[in-house]
Amino acid sequence: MGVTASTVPFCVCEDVERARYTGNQEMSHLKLSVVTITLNEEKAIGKVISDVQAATKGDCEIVVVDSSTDRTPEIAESMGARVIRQQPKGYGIAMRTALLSGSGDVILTTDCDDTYPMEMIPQFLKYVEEGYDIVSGSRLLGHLKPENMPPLNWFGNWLFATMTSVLYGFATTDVTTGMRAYRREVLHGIDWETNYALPAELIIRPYLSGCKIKEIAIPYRERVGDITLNKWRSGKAFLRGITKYKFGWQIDPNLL
Ligand SMILES: Nc1nc2c(ncn2[C@@H]2O[C@H](COP(=O)(O)OP(=O)(O)OP(=O)(O)O)[C@@H](O)[C@H]2O)c(=O)[nH]1
Ligand SMILES: [Mg+2]
Repeated sequence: MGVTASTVPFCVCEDVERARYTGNQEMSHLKLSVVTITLNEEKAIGKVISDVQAATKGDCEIVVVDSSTDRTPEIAESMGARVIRQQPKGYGIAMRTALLSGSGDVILTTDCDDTYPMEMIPQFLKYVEEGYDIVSGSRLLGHLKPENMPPLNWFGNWLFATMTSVLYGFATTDVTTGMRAYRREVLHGIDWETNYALPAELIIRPYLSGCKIKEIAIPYRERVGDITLNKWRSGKAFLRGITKYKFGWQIDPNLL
C-alpha cells in the first residue's frame, strides 16, 4: 500500500467494532516498535516499559523520545529502550520523531503515563495482520470511569470525534487517543504538519488517502504523575486541525 498526501481521497468506511481482549492471542510475526514520548515521566516509565515487555514477551523495539529534566531517560535506557533526547517543543513534534524512528513493520504509540492498556498490544497487531493499516484504540468505546477522564475532557474528546465523523464521513469515537498501531508505510507516506493536533491528523489524512482503519474499545486508566499538556492549547489546535483538512484552510503551523 502506498499512501501519499496527494492520493485522490476515496471512502473506505470500516465498521467500528467493540472488541475484547481475551489475553491469550498468539503474537504476530510482524516486527513491532512501541514508541512513546516523555516529559518528566519518571513515576510511570518503568511500569509502561515493563508492561510492553510483558505483552510482547520482550520481542519488540522500544523507542522513547525524551525531553525530561528528571530521571526518565536513565530509567528507560536501563530497561533496554532506545532513548532519543530532544528539547521540549510539544506533543506532536516529539511524537513525529518517535513515529519516524521506529524500525518495525508496525509502529504502536502510547503516552508514557500508564493510562493505556499495553496488555492489548497483541490484539492491535492481530488487526494489522488481518490487513488494517491503522488500528486505533478508542477510550470512549471502552468502559470509562469518570475519575480517569474528567467530564470536560470527555466532552472535548466526544466533540472532536463527532466533528470528524460529520465532516469526513468517517465513523469514529476517538480522534485524540494516544494508543494506535500503524503500518510503517502509512507514517512514512505523509508529511505530517501539526503539533498538538497530531493525533487527529494521524487518522484524518490516512483516511482521506484510502487507508483501512479499525477502531477498537480500550480501557483508560488514571494517569500516573502530573499532566504535561495544556488542555486549552491542545483543544484549540484540535478544532483547527480537524476543520483544516475539510476546507483546505491555510493555518499558521504554530497554532496547530
Ligand atoms: N518528549 C516530549 N514529550 C512530551 C511533551 N509534551 C508532552 N509529552 C508527553 O506526551 C504524553 C502525553 O501527555 P499527557 O500529559 O499525558 O497529556 P494527555 O494524555 O492529554 O493528558 P492526560 O489525559 O491527563 O494523561 C506524555 O507521555 C508526556 O510525557 C514534549 O514537549 N516533549
Ligand atoms: Mg496522557
